[in-house]
Amino acid sequence: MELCFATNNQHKLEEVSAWLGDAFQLKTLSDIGCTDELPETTGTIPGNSRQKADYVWINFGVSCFADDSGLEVESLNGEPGVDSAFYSGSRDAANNIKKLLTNLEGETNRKARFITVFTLLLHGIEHQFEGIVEGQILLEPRGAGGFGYDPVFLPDGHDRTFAEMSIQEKNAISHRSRALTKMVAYLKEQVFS
Ligand code: ITT
Repeated sequence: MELCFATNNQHKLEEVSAWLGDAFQLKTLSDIGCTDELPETTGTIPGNSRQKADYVWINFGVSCFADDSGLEVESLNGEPGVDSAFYSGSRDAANNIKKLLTNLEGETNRKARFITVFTLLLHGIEHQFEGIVEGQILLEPRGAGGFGYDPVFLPDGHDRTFAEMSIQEKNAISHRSRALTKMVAYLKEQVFS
């Protein structure tokens, strides 16, 4: 099955490709001739996810799926949430982490969760799939792998941050892989029913 992954984030592409293996012929945005920034202006994670998939379907007519994700911190009322990518005003991950740790200074409730919403647009029919992983925000970054907030996120039940795990280890428990599992089950059902 040919599907475009509507993302400009190479880390997401790497994680999803590693998880899917050869099961799907994954097309990138550049494969379909799309060099645009994808719109993300709805103010919600499910809304932005839908907006990105719609953009590709409407402008390129290709079946696709989009990923909108974010980090929600309990004691910050769900911040940075939909603003995760530009929390500090730019995409710079080190600055985003710095702002997060500053906002959490002196806070003992470090509970947080990552959420991913995939929007699948299969021949124009839309479905959404959600994945969540719960964890804690550390006092300091740890690890050099992953991307975004991975160095400060310690998933519940583990003693290494996402940035200290291999892609395969992160994929075994992550928000993204949980959403992907649901989407792949749905796709298999469509193909084999
Ligand atoms: P696309 O819209 O092109 O897919 P993006 O980077 O803009 O790429 P998002 O709008 O979903 O994607 O941004 C979410 C931000 O949340 C992302 O830039 C990271 O800072 C953070 N984030 C998302 N998933 C993450 C993960 O698995 N680990 C660490 N941080 C993550």
